[in-house]
Amino acid sequence: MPRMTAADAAVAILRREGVTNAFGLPGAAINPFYAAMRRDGGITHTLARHVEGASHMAEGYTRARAGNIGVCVGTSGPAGTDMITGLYSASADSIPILCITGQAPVARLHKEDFQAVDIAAIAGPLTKMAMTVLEPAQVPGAFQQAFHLMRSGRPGPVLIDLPFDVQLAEIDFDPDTYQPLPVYKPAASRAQIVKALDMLAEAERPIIVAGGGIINADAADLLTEFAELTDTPVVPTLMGWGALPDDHRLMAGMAGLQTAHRYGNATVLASDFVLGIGNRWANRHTGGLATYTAGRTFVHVDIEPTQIGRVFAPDYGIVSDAGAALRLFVEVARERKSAGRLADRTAWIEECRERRATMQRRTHFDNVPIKPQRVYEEMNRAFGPETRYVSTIGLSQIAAAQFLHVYRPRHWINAGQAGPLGWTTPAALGVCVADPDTPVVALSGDYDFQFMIEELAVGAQFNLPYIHVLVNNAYLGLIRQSQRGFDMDYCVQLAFDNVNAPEVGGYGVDHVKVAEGLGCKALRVTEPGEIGPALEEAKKLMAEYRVPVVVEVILERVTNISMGTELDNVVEFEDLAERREDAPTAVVAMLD
Ligand SMILES: Cc1ncc(C[n+]2csc(CCOP(=O)(O)OP(=O)(O)O)c2C)c(N)n1
Ligand SMILES: [Mg+2]
Repeated sequence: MPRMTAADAAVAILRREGVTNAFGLPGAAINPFYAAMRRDGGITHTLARHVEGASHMAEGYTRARAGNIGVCVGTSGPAGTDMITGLYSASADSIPILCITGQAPVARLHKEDFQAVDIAAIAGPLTKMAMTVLEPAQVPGAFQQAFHLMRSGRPGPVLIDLPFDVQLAEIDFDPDTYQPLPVYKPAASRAQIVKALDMLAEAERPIIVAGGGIINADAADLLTEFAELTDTPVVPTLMGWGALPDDHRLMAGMAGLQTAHRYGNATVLASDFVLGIGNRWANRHTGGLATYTAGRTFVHVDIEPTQIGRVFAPDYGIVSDAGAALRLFVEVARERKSAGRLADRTAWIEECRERRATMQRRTHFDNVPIKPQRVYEEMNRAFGPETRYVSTIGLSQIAAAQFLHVYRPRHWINAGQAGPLGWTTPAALGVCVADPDTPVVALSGDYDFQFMIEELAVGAQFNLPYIHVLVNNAYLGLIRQSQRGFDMDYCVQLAFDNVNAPEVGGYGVDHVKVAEGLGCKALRVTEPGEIGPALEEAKKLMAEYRVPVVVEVILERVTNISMGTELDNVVEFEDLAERREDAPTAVVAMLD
């Protein structure tokens, strides 16, 4: 039997489970694991500048490609606590990442050793398993179980904490005969799918709410096929956006309080039946449940049994992987179609489409300082359907969801539930590592950008080119807007006179200089007509220098973005589109 250190066995298992990349930074307590990675030589390591950054890189890496599992590595103590936000973000959005931490030697765990913290207890509620491995011979089993759990059922993160002496201890382990454990994914029965389809058939105005579970199951094609077979309009959730292309005739718009379209909300409110697949009825999607559910019948399909009924009781629940359910939905719908048993939905589809063509928000403004809406219009022109967008939180993210177009699954990569400021830059870098061939465009407000700005150096060092659109209003814009309810504008201003950069006109931080200082390229734009040319220039700079390129757009300081507390009371602050020229990049042209 081969003898090796437990750390060598851990790395051998990572390799056999398909891991090729890790994000992290070493410290004394995790050095044996780094030594094992070095001996193995098969794992490419990206050195983060902040351990939280490493955890978000891992999440971006997972989200970019079906089957990927991002790995983040840090030492004991503060490295683990820094990655807690990454574990929260990943678990909230059902994304598997494996977080590996070093730890004080076993015999010293209770002695308040230097940088010894009970990270497994801290990470417990945020992970599917959080374990300090106390016995070296348990290390292979811990890693095997980690991959099994991350891939089974509702996906999510795992933390494995390795005491220093456990990493170094020698164990018997045979990598050649190691094999991953089978993955458990519950699947709907035919009877369940038949019943759900019967309920759909009885409805007059049905919609599908398509959640991130469809993306996780890599089942976007099946969703599209099922929607087309049954002619059912689709409302993607923020996590499901891209499962159906934005220019598809059945795309009915997103619904919600913020990241939503006017026509999406109107269509949900006009519907009488909702088939939710791989979604979790997030409160930013539903708003008040009385409004959301009134007069509608609900079927909920989810991979996690305890998700059924968590937010409200559906009329019928099915526990299933989204892909397994959709395969059967397609099969049964095909049979009904050939038997001529599917309802004619022409009038309902036409009604949804008409809403899409009349209920647009205006994007075309020529104002200086620039209005945010114009930025997304220019982005729609500059970036094609192959673009992967990465964003986190703020007015910038909300407006992006209202105005950008997404055409493919995994092309809208967004920390939907946790929304941790600072996520965008490292997540975008993780996406670039996972798929260097697809153009990546990150979008941040100025505050999100400043949170983990140091990670830009990682992009410069490891040649991870992408475009970072930075919309600068010198405000914690979303919080400023929400403070209107308190009649205050308190502790939300980021503006100051920068003694080194009078040219930023009182907007405070000189992002261009900082980005350049970190080894990236950067451009600043103040007029709407300059945005398009700047995005084209950014593409050239990215290709030439192979580093992140920041395009900072100086916005007007105060713009309120559409939002509300109920699907039927979203407040509009700007003029609505009335003519085609008001929303020239809308996918469905405004009816004149
Ligand atoms: C770690 C963290 N702290 C606080 C918040 C609350 N928060 C959400 S958006 C926001 C302001 C974002 O400002 P900016 O990135 O400039 O975007 P803007 O809204 O101005 O477009 C804050 C403070 C958060 N999401 N994450
Ligand atoms: Mg801002």
